[in-house]
Amino acid sequence: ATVRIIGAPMDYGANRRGVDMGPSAIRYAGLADELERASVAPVDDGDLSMPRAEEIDPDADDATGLESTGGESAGVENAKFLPEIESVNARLADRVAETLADGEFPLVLGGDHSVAIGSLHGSARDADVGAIWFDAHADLNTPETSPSGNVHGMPLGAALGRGVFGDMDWAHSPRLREESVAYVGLRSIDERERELVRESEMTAFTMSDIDQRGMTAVVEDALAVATDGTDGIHVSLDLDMIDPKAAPGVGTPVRGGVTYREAHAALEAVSRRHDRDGILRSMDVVEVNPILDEANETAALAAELTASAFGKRIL
Ligand code: DIR
Ligand code: MN
Ligand code: MN
Ligand code: MN
Repeated sequence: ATVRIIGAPMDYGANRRGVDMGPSAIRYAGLADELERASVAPVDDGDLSMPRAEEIDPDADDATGLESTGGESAGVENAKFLPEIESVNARLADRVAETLADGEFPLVLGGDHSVAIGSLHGSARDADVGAIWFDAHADLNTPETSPSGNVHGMPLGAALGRGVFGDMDWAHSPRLREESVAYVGLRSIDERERELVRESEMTAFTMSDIDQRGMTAVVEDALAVATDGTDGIHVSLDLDMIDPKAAPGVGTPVRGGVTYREAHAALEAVSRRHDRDGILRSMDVVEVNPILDEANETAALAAELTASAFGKRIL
């Protein structure tokens, strides 16, 4: 299979600068070689072009985080950089849909997790997709519920058609159904989000499920959820699913995450199922932040895990 690498160097949706360098860091860590070892042929599309945050908002260079362009209001103004995120995601969705139409596999490198709005929308344009959301966080906020205003905490809210995203309401993807979404690795959820997850039809495997049942069993169940009645699945890998000891280079680290080996087991389970049933349709790898990383090890892990998803084996 041809895997088309699409860089989305966007940090407008994150709380910390630096995640825009994620695509370069993951490539530099050897993504193409890792994929070749998994016997796939990578083709690199380069990065979508987009202005740096400082060109949009002169105050955005604050090292502690991106400044809100709006106030503390509870509507779309609460979501920082929403128009810019919309324009990048509209182009990303087209690119992902074109890649699939060409019979290739879109691999989107973030960037912060708000790029998943574009990759999911593109993936679901001509098919019914399920999703596995590997993340410490639920990413189910909307501009109305978000305590931070950071859109990287909202991609599932947008893709499930929740809330009001202003001009990005196009991104509401009617084909992503709650019943076809499974979380793996959850451990940090906002108070309001917790109710939303519990009331939803989504399946949530928390760290505690992984402790009790083991990663392989959990991911096999998540795959059953995401493939049931769908044409294929989108895998969204937020590197903060992994414990900060193994993946320090992320903007919102949360202790108590999955180990290095559990992370591989998770993506190897995806790959085994794909070998059997050809279920994998699209993937994004997000939230790698080289500024916060230690000698690019989180980017290297991102490259390795992607190769595991595409079938790289120890023997
Ligand atoms: C938090 C953090 N729930 C928010 N979300 C993160 O800002 O909405 N997602 N970090 O990856
Ligand atoms: Mn996330
Ligand atoms: Mn996260
Ligand atoms: Mn809506």
